[in-house]
Amino acid sequence: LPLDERLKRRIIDGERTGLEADLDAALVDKSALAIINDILLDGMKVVGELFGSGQMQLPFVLQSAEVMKTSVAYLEPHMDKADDGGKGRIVLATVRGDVHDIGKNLVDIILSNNGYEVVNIGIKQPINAILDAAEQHNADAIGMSGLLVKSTVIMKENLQEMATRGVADRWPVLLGGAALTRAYVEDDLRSMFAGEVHYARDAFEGLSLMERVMA
Ligand code: B1M
Repeated sequence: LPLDERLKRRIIDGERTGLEADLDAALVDKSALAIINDILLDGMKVVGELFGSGQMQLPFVLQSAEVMKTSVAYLEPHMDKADDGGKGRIVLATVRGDVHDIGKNLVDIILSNNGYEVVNIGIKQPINAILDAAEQHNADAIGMSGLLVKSTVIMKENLQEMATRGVADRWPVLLGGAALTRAYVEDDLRSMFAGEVHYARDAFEGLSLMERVMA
């Protein structure tokens, strides 16, 4: 198989033997970000389709996720880094009940590499923990990620909780994750939330939103 195809296959098959050598070879003529976006995420997409249609079982999805994470960790030092973390601070979490963190961690990398300080508090985070962290770290924004359909409901509840506590306009909120749609965030959630809430389709939109929020 050609190198690109082989790398994509490694994600789908969860095969990590020889992974680093293939990533090194890909780095010769591609940037680390291009490898992630154009090759590895394509593989994760196939994994999602196979899993969704019942052709792949959960333990294999987990293996694919591990290879994806190993690859991102290997590629991260090869990314361009803006040298200061002084452009603003965001608390980032995957919402309550949701363990998916590959997307959230990509958002962390992209923001961190572009001059933002990211306080990444991990997965399955209840709103209390998110707000405590935002308070404690004096954050400029809150980012919530979630991939399950249920997580879109949790996000809505989280915004309601912010309103109840009177902190709706204290932090702009960025939302992302595969189960969300732009319409759900920009129509439904925005109409019920007194503060600022934005939808990010991917990590790069997350970055441009952060630039906007901090402007
Ligand atoms: Co699960 N899973 N999973 N899973 N998983 C999905 C989400 C699913 C769509 C698969 C499917 O059925 N086709 C489905 C959800 C269905 C639904 O809700 N209706 C599903 C399911 C059902 C489950 C379990 C319930 C399975 C089970 O136990 N029976 C279980 C849930 C456990 C739980 O959360 N309580 C489960 C578990 C797992 C694994 C642990 C095996 C593993 C996760 C490992 C990990 O993350 N550490 C896993 C995986 C890998 C997936 C799929 C295949 C891939 C997700 C992924 O990493 N994509 C996924 C299929 C899919 O998404 N279509 C699936 C790559 C990643 C880069 O994309 O996170 O979307 P994503 O991030 C993108 C953007 O969304 C955006 O930027 C990123 C790209 O730049 N983004 C943000 C994300 N967050 C953002 C935040 C921002 C800005 C942008 O600002 C704050």
